[in-house]
Amino acid sequence: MAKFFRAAIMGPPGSGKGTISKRIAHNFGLQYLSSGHFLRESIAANTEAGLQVKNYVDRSMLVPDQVMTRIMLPRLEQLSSHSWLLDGFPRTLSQAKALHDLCQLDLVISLNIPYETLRERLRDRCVHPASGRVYNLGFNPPRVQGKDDITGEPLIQHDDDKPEALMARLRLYKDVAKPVIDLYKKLGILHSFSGTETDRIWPYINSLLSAKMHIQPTVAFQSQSP
Ligand code: G5P
Ligand code: MG
Repeated sequence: MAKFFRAAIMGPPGSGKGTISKRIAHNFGLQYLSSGHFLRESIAANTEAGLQVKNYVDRSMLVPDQVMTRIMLPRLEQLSSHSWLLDGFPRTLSQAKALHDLCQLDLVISLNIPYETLRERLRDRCVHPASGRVYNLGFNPPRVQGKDDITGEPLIQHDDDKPEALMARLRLYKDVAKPVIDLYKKLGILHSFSGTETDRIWPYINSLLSAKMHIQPTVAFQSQSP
């Protein structure tokens, strides 16, 4: 039976999880699942789950574990014959245990990025809400200021990227991530990367995945667009 590759990427807000995940998905053909994207999608669609999570996401608080696992685990069950990469899930020990009961991860990437770098990045970040495409005024600006490259629709800044919300998100991240990181360290699947630039961290992650998946990436990563 084919062995499917299962990975997760962890890191504080703005650490580059989404940016790096898209490169991994593009180069290695992994199905990409972002918890933040699913949450924003359900909020935008006004679903029951969306109404339930809106208050938490707007206030940069963690969505309760039970709600989170109800959103994520069925999607993973549907992907039982795929290789995939999780971005932003699991985030708490309870989520990690629920995931472990369903399937075991092969590899976890943890990003360590200094606070000052995170603050600058998120101050300059804007997104296209309908697609989740992310821009940064310095790193990957849109072709026309304030407009999505593909649709031309307006870009917005998430409320939880504003400085006052960011500090709370970082504090929360540190507290809840530690036991999750310890768990994956104990399982021998944790790989940590530190730095201030995604483009410098990326070659190490690219090499690690090539070695772990026993393949060479088929396409060299060229562009940042999803
Ligand atoms: P999200 O959506 O998962 P966060 O808080 O984990 O949100 P975020 O903000 O999405 O993380 P990221 O994905 O780590 O950040 O980073 P990114 O978007 O790739 O990069 C950040 C910016 O920096 C971008 O503009 C990018 O272009 C730029 N950039 C990247 N690299 C560089 C570089 O080298 N240089 C420069 N200059 N720029 C760069 O979760 C949102 C909310 O959902 C809930 C929570 O409420 C959370 O607050 N939630 C959960 N709650 C409970 N459990 C879970 N599992 C949950 N998952 C989500
Ligand atoms: Mg993200």
